[in-house]
Amino acid sequence: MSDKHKTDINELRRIMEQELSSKRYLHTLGVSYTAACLAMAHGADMESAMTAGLLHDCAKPLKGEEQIALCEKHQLDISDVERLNPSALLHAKVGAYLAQSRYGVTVPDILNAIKYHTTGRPKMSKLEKILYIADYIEPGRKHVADLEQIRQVAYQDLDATMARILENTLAYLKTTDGQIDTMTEETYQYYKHS
Ligand code: DGI
Ligand code: FE
Ligand code: FE
Repeated sequence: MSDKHKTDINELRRIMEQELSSKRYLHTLGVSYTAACLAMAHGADMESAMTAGLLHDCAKPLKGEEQIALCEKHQLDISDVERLNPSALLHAKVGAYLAQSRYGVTVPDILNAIKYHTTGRPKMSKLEKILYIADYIEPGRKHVADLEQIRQVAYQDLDATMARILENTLAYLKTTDGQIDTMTEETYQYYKHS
């Protein structure tokens, strides 16, 4: 790791500690280190994984209306489902925007990993899958069905892990009144036979 990256990552960590609630900050640290471990296991760039992990929920402190206002101000498209569920869905898109505009991230793969960390998308890059999975399996995550098995398979097969997580997420969403984003469904269709 170059010294420049070390500085950037330590600085981002300190900024996130200030910006996020202590609970969200602990989750963020968990995601960052878990993404680093998955990058080690799967031969991805570790600094990118840590940066994506540290910034993935940077828009969460903003209220739904603030996220919508920010999107309108900066001409970011909002789908109907995102407008109805801004806190669950829009924070990913707004997070990618802030990662670039406020925190100076320029690497498109990191920005896309943040943008798609909630719904996923078909044909994800290795880094995109690593962030999506790290968000679900980090050590502080509250227990969900099959979590131990999903954690194990995450270090062996990223596509199979995507399929397991999406299956669980869709089953969970069907028990809530949260609307399913077509992107979540499309991502599941793409990975389900992995
Ligand atoms: O931000 P986090 O809580 O760490 O996690 P996240 O960004 O992965 O997801 C936030 C929530 O969004 C989580 O409860 C799952 C949910 N979610 C994922 N796909 C969809 C969704 N919610 C709705 N309404 N529709 C979806 O398609
Ligand atoms: Fe999130
Ligand atoms: Fe998260």
